[in-house]
Amino acid sequence: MPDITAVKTALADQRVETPSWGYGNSGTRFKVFAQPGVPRTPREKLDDAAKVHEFTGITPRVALHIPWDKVDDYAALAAHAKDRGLELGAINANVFQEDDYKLGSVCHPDAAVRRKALAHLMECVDIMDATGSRDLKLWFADGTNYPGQDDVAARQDRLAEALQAVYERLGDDQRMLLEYKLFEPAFYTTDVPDWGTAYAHCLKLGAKAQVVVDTGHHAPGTNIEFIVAVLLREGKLGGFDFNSRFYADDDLMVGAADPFQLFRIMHEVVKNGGLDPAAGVAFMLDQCHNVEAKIPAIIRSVMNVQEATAKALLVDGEALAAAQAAGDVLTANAVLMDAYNTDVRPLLAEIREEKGLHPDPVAAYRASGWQERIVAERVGGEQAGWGA
Ligand code: AFD
Ligand code: MN
Repeated sequence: MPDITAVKTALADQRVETPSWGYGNSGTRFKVFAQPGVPRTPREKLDDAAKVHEFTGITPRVALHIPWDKVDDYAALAAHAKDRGLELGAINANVFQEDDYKLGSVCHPDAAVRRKALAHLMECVDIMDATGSRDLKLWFADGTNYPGQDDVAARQDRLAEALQAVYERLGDDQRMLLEYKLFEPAFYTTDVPDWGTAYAHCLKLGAKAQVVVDTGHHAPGTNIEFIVAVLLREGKLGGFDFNSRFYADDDLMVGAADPFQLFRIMHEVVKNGGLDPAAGVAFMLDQCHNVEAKIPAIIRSVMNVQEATAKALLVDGEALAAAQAAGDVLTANAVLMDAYNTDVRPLLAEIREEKGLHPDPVAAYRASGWQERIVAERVGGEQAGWGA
């Protein structure tokens, strides 16, 4: 049986990175529903992120999105974060929201557009130098909508050229995390559609290039935990963009649609050494809460990750390996299901109380009055969002 002290230590040490854009307004291509109290500035986003960390105790790092979080003085922004017990995390590039990028960015047929996109990626690395961020997150909306629209292989060549240039720009302690997505906004081909394409490019680039698994970016029914196990084994799992989906890239609270899948993913993470900080796996949220209050939704997401991780840590690894070796299918499955069916909320509540935290972070947030305060104070100005 797992050593409960080691399990509690691993859970106490776990860290989840929250997305700055998760605190701003969001929606679908049909409508962005504004919410009262939403931040107007990157600093206010950090103020909200500090509340998530205050009540969860495990979210000290905040991912930024450029240009949504562009500021004149990143050192000052980092100081604002530090004053709130936070640090700036991954820098997310954005080469998908300008008119020039209609036919793609780094894969665009026009070299001038490719140069513009590459310049943005290089600017993001400059920002990493200023913020001290380790990771550059690269998601490309690049793709095509019709057969014949562009040359699929030529677009891969253009992509490889840009990735190589960025790779050479990275500092020794910096990484580029290449994120794949099956479709959307392109509907016929996406230039980085799946883990194989991302892995192939990262393998050619070198150790500082790793793959990001966004849990909303696969075809229905994809076995994501298989991908996670293979990428971990290859040393190419740079991190996760956690969210949840019923049909597409729904960006719902992680674990909401399929907590069993999240557990199976975290079981592969735990079993293959991915939870060890030395493995360098970035556990990031990438979610947009369109119809629910944003800060408690992020808190709930963090709790869902914790619960899946706790269950994964409670898997009796020895009994599982023995049953697997013996080909004892039912026992092996039962060992895994025993862990999944364990109610780990009391254990997590105990860990929080031992840290001096309220056992229920959502309840603690609701009692804090922060939501009422930001609704009252954040009047006027232009609310943050991503303008979809
Ligand atoms: C969108 C993309 C992708 C990316 C995120 C942040 O689908 O998940 O990681 O924006 O840029 O959700
Ligand atoms: Mn993502």
